[in-house]
Amino acid sequence: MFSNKQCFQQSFLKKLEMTYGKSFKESTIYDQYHTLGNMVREYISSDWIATNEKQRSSHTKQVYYLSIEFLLGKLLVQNLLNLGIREVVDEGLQELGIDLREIEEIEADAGLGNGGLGRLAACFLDSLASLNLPGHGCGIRYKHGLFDQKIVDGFQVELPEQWLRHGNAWEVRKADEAIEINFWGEVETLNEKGRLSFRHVHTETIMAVPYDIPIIGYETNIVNTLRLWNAEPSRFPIHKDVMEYKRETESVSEFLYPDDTHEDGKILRLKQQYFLVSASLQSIVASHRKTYSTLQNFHEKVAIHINDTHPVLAIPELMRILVDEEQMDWEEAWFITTNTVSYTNHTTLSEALEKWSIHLFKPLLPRIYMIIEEINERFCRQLWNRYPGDWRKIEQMAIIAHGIVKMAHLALVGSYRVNGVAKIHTEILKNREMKDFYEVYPEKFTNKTNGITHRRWLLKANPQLSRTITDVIGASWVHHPSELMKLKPYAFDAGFKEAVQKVKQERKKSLAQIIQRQTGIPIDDHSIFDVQVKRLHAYKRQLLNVLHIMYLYNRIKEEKSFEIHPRTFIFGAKASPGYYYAKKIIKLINSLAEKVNNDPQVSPFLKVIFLENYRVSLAEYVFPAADVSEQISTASKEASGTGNMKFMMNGALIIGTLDGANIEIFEKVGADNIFTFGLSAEEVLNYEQNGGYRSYDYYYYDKRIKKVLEQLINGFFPNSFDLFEPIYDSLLMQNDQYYVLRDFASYAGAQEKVNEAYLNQAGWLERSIINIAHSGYFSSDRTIREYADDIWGIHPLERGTVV
Ligand code: 26Q
Repeated sequence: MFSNKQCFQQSFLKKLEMTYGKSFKESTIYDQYHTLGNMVREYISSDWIATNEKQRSSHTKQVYYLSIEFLLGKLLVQNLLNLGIREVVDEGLQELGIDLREIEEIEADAGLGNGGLGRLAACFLDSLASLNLPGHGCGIRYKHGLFDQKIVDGFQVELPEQWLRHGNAWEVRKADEAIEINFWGEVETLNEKGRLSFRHVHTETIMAVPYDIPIIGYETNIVNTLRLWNAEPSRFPIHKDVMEYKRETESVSEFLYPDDTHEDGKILRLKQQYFLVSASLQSIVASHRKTYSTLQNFHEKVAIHINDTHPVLAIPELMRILVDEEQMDWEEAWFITTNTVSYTNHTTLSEALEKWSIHLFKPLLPRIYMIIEEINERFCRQLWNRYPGDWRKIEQMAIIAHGIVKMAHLALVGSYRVNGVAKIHTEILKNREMKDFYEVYPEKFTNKTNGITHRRWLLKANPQLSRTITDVIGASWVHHPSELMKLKPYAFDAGFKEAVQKVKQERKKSLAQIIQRQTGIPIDDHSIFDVQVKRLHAYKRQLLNVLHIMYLYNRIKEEKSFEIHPRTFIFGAKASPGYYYAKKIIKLINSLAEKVNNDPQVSPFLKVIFLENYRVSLAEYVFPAADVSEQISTASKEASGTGNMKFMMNGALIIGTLDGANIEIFEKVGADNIFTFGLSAEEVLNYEQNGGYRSYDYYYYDKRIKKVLEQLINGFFPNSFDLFEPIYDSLLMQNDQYYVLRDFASYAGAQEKVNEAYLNQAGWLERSIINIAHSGYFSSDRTIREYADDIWGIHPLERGTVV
């Protein structure tokens, strides 16, 4: 059906008519999109079945990646690319007068995630399948993904996202594999021939219905599965209002929580977590039982990975299944569980550590709570033997203490591996945040530096650069991204540099068009594109960027001899709807944009752009167009960062702190090819231990800082009244928790170096190419191989015959 253009056109037209009962002429772009999607699904269906068959019959170990978020973005074009049929389809459609790009345009982003953690899960799925590894995702089929962001009057307004409005071409509903999930009720204890057994009764039951999405590897016939669970009514209860029951059940998979840090203890969130975990484990166990008819070898055939603590109830849920349903004794069940589950930590920010009050937890999940209590008791006893009499230590390490369940502690005790997401992050976990646990379980801790899939972030997002690369080193880098290192000598090749520059120019032009369409602001595409795109959070310090732009503004106004290469500062960021301070920063960026862009003296040199509704599909236009990548978090706070890798892969240079994966990028590319500044993590952590620093001194002694801070509150921004006073206060009255003023001078210095470096285009391109060359290491293929070898113990499947 995709073997050549004609064949594709024929199948396409026939399928369109058969499905919609319309002629091609009458069809809408949505009809065309769905037709194409269905064709691809049909095309891969035999491979999908064969992959499942092969995994079952060969008795290979499988990994299930449990995540409350999968931030996939659009799927159509990536699938075509991975199947090697993009060109046939593109050309075939063109002859019919259809533009594939327009079809891609109307496909909705699968935006089932907030940011880094969710996008990482999506990159991992792509790498698993592309490396022929037996690995599947388990998540929730949220009806509404992360909210759509509108900027009204400079303020963020949130609207419900509606990705399913026109249907989803990729999912397959499997109603006959639905699973019951039990909440509330009580636990009955029975004594059966001396063995205590437990029955969870009077429960409220929700049905979890799986929707499977094929995960298509690159140029392989392995098709893995992402299974998303949908919450639906099960048996309608007699004593309850039927409509209310329906609403209540469906609400479980209705919304993605739009918060990427604050733990806010809402019962619905806990319900979602148990819903995901219980459905996934019941279905994994059932499929294991079908193949092996025993659960005693479960840990040898199944690895379960939990993406942060959100799915940590996998641990007590597996215990429940083994002990209550399989009648295993506790010790054996615990052995199996603690050899099955592994855990990734994504943050050291204390406000992000999940904690649940017993009052909330126990009534909703009474049996699971009992099991956690038992795990806790046994763990505390073990601690007592190791640290006799050290009550303080035991109290601090306990899973349940002072009426609170600590999810990270449960994860640490119940899994066989714990990993951080960049070297420095893992070191901070071992030596600080989780020091006590590292002392007890040193063998559990390991580092797995994050990665990104080069298939989406280079091959798909930047076909122009991909072609340019292939022209000089051949195409095998797509299968072996470490071969991008072959580009290194070309950093000094005038022809290649020129080609790279041309691509960058073209991509800047096309982003400039998008910006102009969205904002009406004309962009000089020869200006430096300086980009900060990521969630809005105080620790990521968009504010440092803003204060520096204000300072540049002041210099242009005040210093006659000041010269600067024109620069376009581009921001993209969503703020959690309840995060007051983050929303203030969004308003501040927009006020600054207004001020800068409309000042005739300044705007030829500076522009400030706030990109509305930053998301995966927009990111695919942003990274290829960037010259400068802002990675300026307070050192020690950004666990890894993955945007840094996407920028680097597209030839942007980092201005950044020595934080997260920036450090490893620095180690690879060398000091000449990255602009670093600011306090080290060590210095920040030392300050923190001594109660912070005196931000007032930096205000008082640095005239530049004094001036910009006063501009926050003195009417510099028209109609701002006292809008930005809380920001001013956070820096001066609350002692600047994120060291913005402390790092200002150093940042401004690094920015001057960026300006200077850009003036020498040959030198800049050299640096840019060296960054691209080293980016292969940051492919998620490398990351996933490390997980497969060191944590999961899984091996590639043999590829079958090609269909
Ligand atoms: C928790 C409780 C209640 C509601 C929401 C949440 C929640 C949701 C999402 C907490 C955290 C997240 C997401 C965190 C995240 O994206 N962390 C980022 O993970 C990336 C991948 O490892 C890293 O690169 C980033 O450094 C890290 O910030």
